[in-house]
Amino acid sequence: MKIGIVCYPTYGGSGVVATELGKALASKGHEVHFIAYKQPARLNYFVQNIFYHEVGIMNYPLFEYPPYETALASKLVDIVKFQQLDVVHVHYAIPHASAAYMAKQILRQENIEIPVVTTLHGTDISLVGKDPTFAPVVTFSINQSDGVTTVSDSLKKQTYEFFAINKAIQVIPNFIDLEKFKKYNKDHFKKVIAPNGEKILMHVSNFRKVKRVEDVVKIFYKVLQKAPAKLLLVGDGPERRTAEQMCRELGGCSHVHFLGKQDAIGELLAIADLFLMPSGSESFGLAALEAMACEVPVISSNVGGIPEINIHGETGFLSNVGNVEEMANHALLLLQNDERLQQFRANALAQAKRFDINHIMPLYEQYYEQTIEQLKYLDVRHKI
Ligand code: GMT
Repeated sequence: MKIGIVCYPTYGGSGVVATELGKALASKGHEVHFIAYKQPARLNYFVQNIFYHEVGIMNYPLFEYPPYETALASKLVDIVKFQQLDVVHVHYAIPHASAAYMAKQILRQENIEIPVVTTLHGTDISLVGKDPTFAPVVTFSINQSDGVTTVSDSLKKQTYEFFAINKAIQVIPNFIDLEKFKKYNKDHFKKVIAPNGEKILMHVSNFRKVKRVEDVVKIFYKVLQKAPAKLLLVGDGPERRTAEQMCRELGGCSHVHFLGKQDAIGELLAIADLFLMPSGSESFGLAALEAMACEVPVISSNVGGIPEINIHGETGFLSNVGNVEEMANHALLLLQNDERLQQFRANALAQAKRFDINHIMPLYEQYYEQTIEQLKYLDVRHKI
């Protein structure tokens, strides 16, 4: 198949999923065309059947808000037509689904029917999408997509709850490449961070409010009162300053390391004993799955899709959002009992294997084929 993938090119979860999916599809022989405003972060090497098309925007003094959606729709028209794509798969509804709808209508005028699959990732539904600023367009463009997928059951339920959707939604969970995310031996690095055998807690995110990084710091300091520990904070974003300030006020800054944005997450997870994800909203929690693949149990909140991956009492523990006391106690249950920690580590890996990219990627292939076939059938019926 010739597949167009539209995504955010940054480190956000939806862009990571889109890029890894595209790479996996290409390795199975499909021709994949990425369409974005910048080269996707994880698309950092040359592959014969992967192409990248940049959406450029013409600057004009009148454009206080550059019309990206229009530029994307125009780019899509061009790529679908000249690369003869079979399907366009957009990740994150805003503004990708409505741009694809616009492109579809333009192409229809030229007798080209392009199936559009929209994958909803999380905040495009739970936070930004349901805001009245966007809601009517999000509802319309989901209903106009030929196929719609969500990354968890929970997100599917939320989509039906928040919007008037008249389409069947297919759940295709996020996935993990177990070749890349596995437990590496990084004992030398562990000794640098935790020279006296302290336990290492880790958090990875884009430090947005929804990630509740303040709770991460609070949990850590509660743990530190009872057990020697270190905290690794990976990533960057608006809440980093607040977290840094909290550490200074609470003292013991030497126990907390802010590592900023990092590429080699798997190598950092290799030295972690626990992963913290106290998010206020999370459609799936890809970062938790990455931790589990590296044999790191997860202490998390119980919102959204997190319970679909983190199994309470098996691969980690779940608590209500904001219950930092309980989260710290859960962490200590594992940090103070090595045998239990080892068991949870093994369980985490076993659970991550259920989301192996080799099982999940074919679900997208089948879904594309099914969507293409359905559209052909509808087109024939329309012409009769
Ligand atoms: O919150 C992020 O990290 C970015 C955001 C996105 O859409 O780019 O992530 C969402 O999609 C990820 C990939 O499907 C999920 O793993 C995250 O749980 C989800 N984030 C939220 O729902 C807050």
